[in-house]
Amino acid sequence: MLNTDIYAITAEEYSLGRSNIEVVNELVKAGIKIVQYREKEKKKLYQFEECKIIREITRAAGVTFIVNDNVDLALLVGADGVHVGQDDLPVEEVRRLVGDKMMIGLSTHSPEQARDAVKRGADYIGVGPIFATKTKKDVCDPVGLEYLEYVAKNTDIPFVAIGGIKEHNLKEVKDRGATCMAMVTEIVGAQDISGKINSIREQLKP
Ligand code: TZP
Ligand code: MG
Repeated sequence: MLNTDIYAITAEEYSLGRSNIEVVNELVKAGIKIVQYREKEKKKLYQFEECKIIREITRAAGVTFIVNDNVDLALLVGADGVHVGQDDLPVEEVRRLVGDKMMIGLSTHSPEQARDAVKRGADYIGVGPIFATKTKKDVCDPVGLEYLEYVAKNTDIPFVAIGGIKEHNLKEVKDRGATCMAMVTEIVGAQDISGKINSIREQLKP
């Protein structure tokens, strides 16, 4: 599930004029194995249309597809998972809607939230923001690398580090125990997405 190095997340406003679909096609071509559709501004109907297309692209490529926030969209397009935040629908209620086959990711920002996520049945957790980021509008203060290290040492479910992760600070994140890292602007905002992914992968090599 999160047994991959890069968890890519869409953000059309930072994609240098490319559409989410164009970006996802490039991600898949570059060998990305998990893609999250995250789109806060667009109308629901437009999001639905995009998710349908992204589901087709990812299914054909054997790529895991996660929808952010919207359980209805995830269900309608047959996504592999849905990712929710602390202020979204509770994990237990999302589980009642999606059943056991769809995975549920939950964003967490503290050891207490990580423990709670496990109790509530999340399949994986987001850990962050590790560093300051402007990509997320309602973002909390960075939780820093200490919280990441806590999760790496104390949490039994998969986790993905997120927030302000760039090629230049990847190593610090890896050194604190992250094996899967979510990046938004570093990837979708790259002129050469494929080149950026290759270069990140070089840095992540043991
Ligand atoms: N959740 C926590 S930080 C963040 C999200 C969605 C945004 C991360 O974006 P970037 O551009 O990788 O800093
Ligand atoms: Mg959310």
